Amino acid sequence: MSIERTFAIIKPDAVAAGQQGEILARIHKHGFKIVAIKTMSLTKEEAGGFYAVHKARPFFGELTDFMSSGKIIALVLEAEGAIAKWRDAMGATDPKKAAPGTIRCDLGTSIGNNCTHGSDAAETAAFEISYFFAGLDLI
Ligand code: 3AN
Repeated sequence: MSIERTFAIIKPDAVAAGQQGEILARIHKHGFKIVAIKTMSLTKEEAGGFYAVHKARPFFGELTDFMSSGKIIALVLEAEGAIAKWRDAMGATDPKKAAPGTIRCDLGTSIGNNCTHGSDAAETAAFEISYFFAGLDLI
């Protein structure tokens, strides 16, 4: 396996609940290097651009409302096999189905309010990183 970068978000539910410290501690414990990090807010339109692949899904409106409802923390994480490693650390999309000890199992409250995001493939990671960060942020 090679060193990869993935894109992560600490979502509005987790930031509002003050769970950012807990999630950052888990990122550290899992051995990721934080390449870039910023706190920000998204408009509904900006959230829609990020989740454009889900545009036709019935939950798209709910998803973009939620993702623009409060502050988020956007991160670029680096590790060996970072994409799969971060998906494993988060657990399944639905917190009720996520394995014990995963971030979504422990901190997520519903399939929509699932506290973290992670890229699902190398191409997605490249798009998502470039959606949030400029080249100079990533050196
Ligand atoms: P993941 O984030 O685990 O890759 P996706 O790509 O299937 O999951 O879905 C993107 C995001 O859309 C999820 N993180 C979740 O917040 C939201 N989502 C997925 N399914 C639903 C649903 N049935 N109802 C509401 N929100 C959903």
